[in-house]
This record gives sequence, structure tokens and C-alpha cells, in this order.
Amino acid sequence: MNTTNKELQNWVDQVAKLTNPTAVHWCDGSNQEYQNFIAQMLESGDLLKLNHETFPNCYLHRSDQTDVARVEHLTFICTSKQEDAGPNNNWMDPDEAHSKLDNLFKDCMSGRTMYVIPYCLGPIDSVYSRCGVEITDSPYVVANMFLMTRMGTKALQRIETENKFVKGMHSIGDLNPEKRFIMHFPEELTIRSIGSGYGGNALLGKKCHALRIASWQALKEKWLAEHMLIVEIENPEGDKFYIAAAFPSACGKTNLAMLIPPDTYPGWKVRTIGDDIAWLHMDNSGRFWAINPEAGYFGVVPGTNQDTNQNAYETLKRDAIYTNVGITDNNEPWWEGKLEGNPTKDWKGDDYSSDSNQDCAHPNSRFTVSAKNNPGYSELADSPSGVPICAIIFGGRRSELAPLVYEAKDWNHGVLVGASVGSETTAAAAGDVGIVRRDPMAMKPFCGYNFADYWRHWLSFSEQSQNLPKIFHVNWFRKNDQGFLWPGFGENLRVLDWIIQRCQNKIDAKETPIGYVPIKGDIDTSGLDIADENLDALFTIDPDQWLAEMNEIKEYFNEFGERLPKQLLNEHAKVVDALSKK
Ligand code: SAT
Ligand code: MN
Repeated sequence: MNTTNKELQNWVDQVAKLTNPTAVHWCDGSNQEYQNFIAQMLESGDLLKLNHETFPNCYLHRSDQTDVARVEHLTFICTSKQEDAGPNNNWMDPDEAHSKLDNLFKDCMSGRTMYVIPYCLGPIDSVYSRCGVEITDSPYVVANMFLMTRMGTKALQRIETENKFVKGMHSIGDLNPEKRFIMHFPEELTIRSIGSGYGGNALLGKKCHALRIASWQALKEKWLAEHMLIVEIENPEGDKFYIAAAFPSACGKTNLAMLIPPDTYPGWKVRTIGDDIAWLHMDNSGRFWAINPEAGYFGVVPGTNQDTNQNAYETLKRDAIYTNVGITDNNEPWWEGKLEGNPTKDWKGDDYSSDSNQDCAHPNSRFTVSAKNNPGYSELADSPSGVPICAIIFGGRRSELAPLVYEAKDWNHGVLVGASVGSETTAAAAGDVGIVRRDPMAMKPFCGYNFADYWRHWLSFSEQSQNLPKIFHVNWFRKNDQGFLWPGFGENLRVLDWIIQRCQNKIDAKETPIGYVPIKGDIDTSGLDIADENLDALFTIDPDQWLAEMNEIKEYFNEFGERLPKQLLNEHAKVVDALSKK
């Protein structure tokens, strides 16, 4: 017996019987164990050692070339009723899915070790945290889970006391994309994933559990599991504010969570609570408190350097596992945007020369590190009660249309703003890049149930509280023919400053049909080199363009049929009405 929890022991035994591994290893989560895994992967060639003088304890993993991003078309929600999964998800009947997977999992671990990873999402002593167990045959997955979650003995103890955990079963299989599936069974609190060793497909604690399964649990238990960073901002007076922000993958969440204040903001401090996922619970006074269920970052590497984000750069310079970056002549990791070094091998391990017009690092190359590596780590990331949220921000990548920032008129309008988010696709998921698609609350790939029910759940909070966070929308990616209009990165603090002042009711704003926008001059642009006309463009709201956008949103909502909350349509009608009068 490896655990006193019979359900867990039985399940592990059953999985072993089906998958037929050579050995079963229960992970204790110790540093020694992590080091053993690293040594083993260096030996097998799964990891390459990078230059330990300049990048201490850093390693490179090259994934299979067909396995470099999440695969949304192979990701399924298997609820007994198809309507519960909704048009936003691929659905398969649970019995059919299980039998398909039983076939694929049969003997898939023969010749390999099966690892059992008990993990806790959130601080180990928080009532908001939830536990899971991932079974995998990939040492790379174990090492990543070690960095990303609180895993091992303590998590197992919590599972034994609580007697509740999400079951995650993963095998790299033969990495054949034809036999790759990421399946979720929310009613059974179970995940089964096969055929991929990459990120969100394989680290089951991340998107599969902390978002898809957790969003389902959150619906039943009246909280929210969201694709949001959580950032702490301290002004020169020492007041602290906590903001949660939802952006699609590869739209700068990690950068915003680790923001470095610009020189024009002396005395401001920004610290990170989380960079990807937030779990929000309402207290008795109607305030939302957020925890970060993760303990590490799985961040996009390209573009990161000392100038764009010193903290992110410091964070990934030691103890990191890199996935799919290039290497330099002195064995440092290399990626597009890195300032020094002479790259000689690309992410596939092929020879590379700087004048090649190919990418050296894969555009979705990643670093995995413990959050504690971050110089801006906030101790409150470990606080069992979480942090109180004053503002929620939604955003997407829109080269046109959406202004730099606007504020929703109230909570219900804010739910419409979140539900309407459109964003250009990125390399974080397999498929075309740069196409605008609806990505409500940045949850399109991650909501474990019907979006119509999800929006109703969001709307329900306005009846329960007078103390809800204000909701905003930002767009750092507005462009003209010369490029981006807004410098982004640290300068985004100027927008957060306006948001905070709005939360404190310190300043007025201009009412428009789509929400409140800053009064000219209220966003501090001192020291920025932006032409006046570009600044105007950043705040322009074109009624015709917006009416067309609202039409598209309506069409999108129609896909949800009768189940769509009427209140959302009311909010939509109000905006259309206001735009038509312009
Ligand atoms: O691959 S992950 O889902 O873990 C990263 C992301 O796309 O946000
Ligand atoms: Mn993400």
C-alpha cells in the first residue's frame, strides 16, 4: 500500500493493470527526487544541459516536432448530455470516449515507469485549494509538475484527509497525432490524455484541471476558475491593489504579471501573485478573493529580454526547463528577441545561422520555473485566504477597433464585455495565427461546460453583491501601418494607474456607448514618444465599426440558442441602441 486512501490505491492499481508499466513510482516531491529526474533525463537525452555558468541549473527539452502546442481540435468535454458541454466544446459520449481511450491506453506504458503525482492546486493549507493526482509515463511531465504545482507527500496527506481528488491519467503513447486525445469527464472529475507530451496537453494540473474541471466545480460550488493573472500594485503611498486580468494565451499575461514600472513611476512596486490562472471566491461582504492555483510559470520565451521585462528575464536565467528554444555557440538558450549570443542550433536541433529567415526558437517555446524565482514574487501568493480583487480586466489582441482601455458600466455590462472578447489567434494553439476569433473571458479553449451556463453563472454574482470589482477592457495591440500604437510592457502601468484611480472613485471618465473611456490627459503619457494623432486613435470609438462588431457578437451568441441568458442579450441591445443614436 502506498496510500491509506483506498479509492486512490485502487485507481492506481487499475491504471497499472491497463497500461502495464515496468515499475510504479509514487512521487514525494522532494528536491532530491527532482534532481534524480533531471539526471535520468540527461542520461536518456530527454534533456540537454545548458551553459551552467550563465544559466545555472537550466536544461533544454526538444519536444516531438508534431507536438509543440495545445491541440484544441483533439480536446473533448465528455458530459452525459451534449448540451452541457455546449457549442464552445468538442463533445464525445463518455462511454464511447472511455472505450476509445481504454484501447489506446492498453499496454501503452510497457517498458516504461509509471509515475504517480499527488498535487495540490493552491496553497496547501487553503480551503480554496483543490487536489488531484496525475499518473504519467513522462519524466518531463513530472519535472514540470514539480515546478508548477505543490506536489508530493504534503499533497498526498491532504488527499488522505479530504478524500477528494481529480484523477488525471496521461501517457505520451507513441506521440502519434492521429492517436492524440485530451478528454475531460467533469461529472467524474477525471481527465485522460494520450499522445502528447506538451504543456497544457500533458501537465494535467494546468488547463485540464485548474480550468476545465475546476470551472465545472466552480459552477456547482458558486465560485470562478478563470484564465487570469493576478498582480499586486503598490503606489508610492503604500496602498496595495490587486487586479485580475484575462487574456488569451501568448497575449502578455506573464509580462503584465511581472511588470517593471517605468522611470516616470518612481516609488511604484509591482509584484506577481499569478501569471495564468486565478480562482475567485466571494466572501460574506460580497468581495472576491483570488488565489493562484499554480506554483510556477510555463511562460512564452520569445520576446523576453532585459529591456522588455527584467523580472521575467531574471526569472528564467536559472533553474528553468526550456522547451523548444535554440542554442548559441556557447550553449546558452536562444530565442527571437534575446539580446546577446550567437545562435547555432534551432529548436529542432538543426544547424542555424543568424541570417536565416526561419525562426530559431519555436514561436510557442516556453520556460518552466518555480514562481519563487521571480524577483517580484509576492509572499501573498502563498496566503491561504488569497488577495482581494478591486478590478477585473479583459483583453485581446486586436490590431483595430478596441481602444486602449474602457470601463464597463456595471457588472452585467462587464459580463457582456468579457463574453464579447475577440482576439487574433497565436502560436499557443495549433492552427492558423492572426485570425480574429471570439474568445470569451479568454476561456474559449478552457471552459469545461456550456458558455451559456458560464455567462449565467457570471451574471448571478450581481444579485449577490454590491461590492464587486469594476470590469475593464484593454487592448495593447492596436496598430497602424507603421506598427503598434502603444509601447506596452512596463508602460502598461500607466493604464493600470487609471484603472486604480477609477476603482478609488478619484477621477471622472467620459461616457460612450461601449463604456467609460479616459478623459484626455488622465492617462499619464509624459515621457512617451507617441504622436498626438496616434494617441487620439488609441481612444477613438468608431460607431459604424462597433455596430458591425456588435452584429458579429450577436451572431456568435445566437449559436447558444435558448440557453443564452436573456440578460446578456439585454446588455447587448443597450449598447447597440446607444451606438445607433451616435
Ligand atoms: O500549453 S498551455 O496551455 O499550458 C499554455 C497556454 O497556451 O496558455
Ligand atoms: Mn494560459
